[in-house]
Amino acid sequence: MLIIGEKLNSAIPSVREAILNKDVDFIKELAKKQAAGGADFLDINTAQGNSEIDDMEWVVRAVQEVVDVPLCIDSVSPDVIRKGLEVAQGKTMLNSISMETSRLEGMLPLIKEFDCAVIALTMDDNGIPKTAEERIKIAGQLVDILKKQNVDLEKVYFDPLVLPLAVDSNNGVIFFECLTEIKRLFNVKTVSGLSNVSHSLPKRKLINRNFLTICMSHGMDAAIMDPTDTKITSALIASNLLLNKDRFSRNYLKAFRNNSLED
Ligand code: THG
Repeated sequence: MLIIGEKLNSAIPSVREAILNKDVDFIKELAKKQAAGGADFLDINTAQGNSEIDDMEWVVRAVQEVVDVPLCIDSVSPDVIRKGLEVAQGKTMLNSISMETSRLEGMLPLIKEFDCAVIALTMDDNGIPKTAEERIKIAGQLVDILKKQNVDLEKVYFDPLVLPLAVDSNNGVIFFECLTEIKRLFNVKTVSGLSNVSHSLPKRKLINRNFLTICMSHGMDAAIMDPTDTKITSALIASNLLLNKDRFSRNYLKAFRNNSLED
């Protein structure tokens, strides 16, 4: 399971403040903490500041002064993504493309130009479909388009976009079906953010953590999550062990010796 650290996101009030005040130490600290927590990528989203494009460049440069973890450039704007990919060093990820007409047209050329990994959302101009069938159909359309563009599907992570349980109690199960079927039909990788599922419910971390482990048992390949939360990283390490993704219990025992496992 690839861990994409979620915390450098201007939707988090303290991060928005730090971006507005150009508090470079705060940003660097968050980058270092997530790297120490085992992040394979760091998601960067600056949509809530004063200038998304300038803020993206500023955060990317700040982060790269302290860590060499690859970056996942998160925006709906192709111009912001371009800026992020231009200043980011080494391996990168584009978050995200979808079947929305303007987003697809704006982002497709960037995949080729920067040879980055990509997150593909199963939504189109009508939004996120309610049913698994419709989301799986959009995934198929994206697979066809990416293949025609000669994009290496190994580098693409499909995000079936989980909707809140508070809206429909079946939304978790619908999402798990998407994970299974998208992998079975197209043999591609999958990814999800964890927090949408628990929207408007109490004790959200409890739900998010259990959601992650169920997603893992449905073969999910990556998660956008908080790598500084030792309860969720412990659940992830235990789940990898249970799913035979941890030969000789190596990672589990290493985490135990480092005192980073929580009961
Ligand atoms: N899919 C894709 N990209 C995404 C999302 C997705 N990008 C944005 C978002 N969803 C994932 N990122 C975040 C970032 C922060 C929080 C939630 C999702 C968040 N953080 C709080 C904090 O840090 O203060 C609370 C953390 C917690 O309680 O665990 O809420 O779905 N492709």
